Amino acid sequence: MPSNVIQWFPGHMAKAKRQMEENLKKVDFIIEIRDARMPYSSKNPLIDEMVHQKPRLVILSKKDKADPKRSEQWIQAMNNEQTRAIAIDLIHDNFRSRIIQESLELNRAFIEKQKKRGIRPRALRAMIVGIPNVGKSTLINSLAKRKAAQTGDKPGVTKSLQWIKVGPELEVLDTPGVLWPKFESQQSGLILAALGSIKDDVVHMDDLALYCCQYLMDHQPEALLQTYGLSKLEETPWQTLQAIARKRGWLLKGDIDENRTMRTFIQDIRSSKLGRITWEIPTSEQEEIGA
Ligand SMILES: Nc1nc2c(ncn2[C@@H]2O[C@H](COP(=O)(O)OP(=O)(O)OP(=O)(O)O)[C@@H](O)[C@H]2O)c(=O)[nH]1
Ligand SMILES: [Mg+2]
Repeated sequence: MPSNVIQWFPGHMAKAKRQMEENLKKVDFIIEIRDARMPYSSKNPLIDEMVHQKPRLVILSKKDKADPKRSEQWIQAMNNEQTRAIAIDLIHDNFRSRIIQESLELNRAFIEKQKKRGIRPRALRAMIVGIPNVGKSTLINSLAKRKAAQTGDKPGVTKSLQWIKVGPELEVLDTPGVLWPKFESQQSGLILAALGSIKDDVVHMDDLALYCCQYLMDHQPEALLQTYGLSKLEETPWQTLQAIARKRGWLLKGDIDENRTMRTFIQDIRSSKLGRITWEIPTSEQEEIGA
């Protein structure tokens, strides 16, 4: 990954982190959204450090675009005492009661403690966090049943925090915490870029196309064969892409149009033309850092 990619966010970083730390003090738990197609790379590397011991509900968004089997594996890998993970299609699913139920479950100890002390349990408070483009605003607006996110958020003006009542049991902050994704490995950078979470101008389309083609050849060859009507895979990703280009007629004066091939292949991936694909598999190392 070229180092300039890492510098995509620096202006916001310190401020975003400070603001988030302030807001975190006011909540009982956090709702962390990650992209179900890349649960590892769409995680913020500082989140564990900032959240400390707070319970966490991880929402794997864009479930409709991810491989259901892999989503299930990720959920299993992430679930533990402090963390519950669920996969949601934020556009089509009806998830309000599910989120309330999971939140109550996750905060059961806290609720029990209040009851024992004779305090009537108040609504749980959560903050929604996630890297750009994972669906934070979609979730907040849907929970609020109105356009709540991104209102009245003028820089430099101190305003009291707005809470959105999801139900008598749950309130969420109307401003999401936006943080940068995991850029730590070259692989994460490629996946984030291929799925459109890093601007195209800092990466090379052919790096993305070759990486994605290799991944599919290794893990989901049938997606390539079926989508492009190939009878077999070639030996290398570039040869496979050339075969796809010939099938599709991505040619220039009778030769393979390389630019068009790389670009169109990545567009096909972004628009889910190759089906529901998850670009990361939980490994023991990722499980550890993943939750
Ligand atoms: N297919 C699908 N699309 C989704 C889902 N959730 C969000 N989107 C789309 O993803 C895009 C980004 O969603 P937003 O809610 O704006 O994401 P955000 O996290 O608020 O993004 P920033 O404000 O840029 O940080 C929008 O085009 C949404 O319609 C989902 O579960 N499935
Ligand atoms: Mg938003």
